[in-house]
Amino acid sequence: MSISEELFERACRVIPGGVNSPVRAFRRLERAPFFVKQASGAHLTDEDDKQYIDYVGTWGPAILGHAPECVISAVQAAVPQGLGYGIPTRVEVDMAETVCRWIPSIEKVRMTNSGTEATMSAVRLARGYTGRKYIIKFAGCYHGHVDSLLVAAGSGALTHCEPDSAGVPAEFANLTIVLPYNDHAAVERAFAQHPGEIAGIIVEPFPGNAGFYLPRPGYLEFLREITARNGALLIFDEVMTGFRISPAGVQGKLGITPDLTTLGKIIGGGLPVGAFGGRREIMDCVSPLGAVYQAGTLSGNPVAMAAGLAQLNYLEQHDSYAYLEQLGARLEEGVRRILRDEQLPLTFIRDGSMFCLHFTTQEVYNLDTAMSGNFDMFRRYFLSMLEQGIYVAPSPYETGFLSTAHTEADVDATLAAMQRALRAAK
Ligand code: KE4
Repeated sequence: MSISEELFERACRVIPGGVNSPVRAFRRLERAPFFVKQASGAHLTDEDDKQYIDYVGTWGPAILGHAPECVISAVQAAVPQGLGYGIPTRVEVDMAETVCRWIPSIEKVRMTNSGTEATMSAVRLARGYTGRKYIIKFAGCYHGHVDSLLVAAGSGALTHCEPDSAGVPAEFANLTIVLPYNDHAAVERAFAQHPGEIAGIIVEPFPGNAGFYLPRPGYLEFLREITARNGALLIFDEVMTGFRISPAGVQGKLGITPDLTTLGKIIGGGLPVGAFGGRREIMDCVSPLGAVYQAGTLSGNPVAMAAGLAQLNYLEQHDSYAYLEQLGARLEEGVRRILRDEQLPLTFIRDGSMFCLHFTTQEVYNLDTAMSGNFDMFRRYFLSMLEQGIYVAPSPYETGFLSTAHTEADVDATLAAMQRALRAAK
């Protein structure tokens, strides 16, 4: 038995499913997860000293790779000052000013400890600001494990066939209107059926929790127009895409201005941080200024702020996004060549450093088409890649991430492994 398997046996005795987040469990993959001992750059080492090139990157935060020197130094400098106070600090102001500078739609921002807290707070704020009760979300989009948003949710909820979680009373779920992504008419009908009652739309602008796929041209602009026309707020959940698709996320790439934005992952440099922000008139409704209560003992923790700020500053001071695009293009060109050579017309989607190989030949543009993939083929592919030392997301309903620590040699080795894995998976 490997050390990872021994650790997993122990874990399963004292932690539900042996993991602190379901997506880590390798359920339906017919093997135990590996336990990581150390990570550096684009590489992981497990407890049995097996090494992997990592394309999960802590599910998004590790845009500079694992343990980047700039983040480690910032944390080492912050720790001797203390680990947290529950009292305002300079670094929280520096972080808030940086976020507002990077993302022009954000005039004020509040830190949280996770993406879930950020989306939960943004939804509460939308309801408090508008005085309305309904929220629209899209099937397959995942916004964390907020009760009202665990309806037709993606990511781990989808992987484990629990898109509508137990424990969420129908009374909660009934205030969430779930629509298909990329479908204008469905949104028009929802607003027609609930005139003056919809507080807002929360959307992953580039969905990454049913695998990665993209909005059809004009779709996000349509959501912007119809929410404005109906007095509802547009909330871009950029927990995954923020600071990744561009310095100002999808909104910066496409030039769309949401009313609220939720952030996470990259903003914490690997430590627990989330955030929500937006127009001043909306954010000023948040306690202690306004009537929408929101709080957090560890929110704005100075060590986590130092880590996130170091990561953002590094990204800003280096041409990171150009490198990520160059590497992503190399990966994409290689994947498309392999799919041609292997006569496997599978669907591959990429934008910048986010990508996904869908195990379907259909165009993927919403949950239903994402679900048309062949899970068994994915499982054989995943296990072969892992055996070859390549760690891709352990679910077809997740997104792959490149980092600035990945090299062309890493990508080329990955492509060679992928060709073998796809042959094995056929
Ligand atoms: P957290 O509460 O897990 O920090 O963030 C929730 C969240 C919100 N919004 C989006 C768009 C997200 O992708 C997430 C979390 N993403 C998943 C991975 N697809 C987290 C992995 C996990 O659940 O362990």
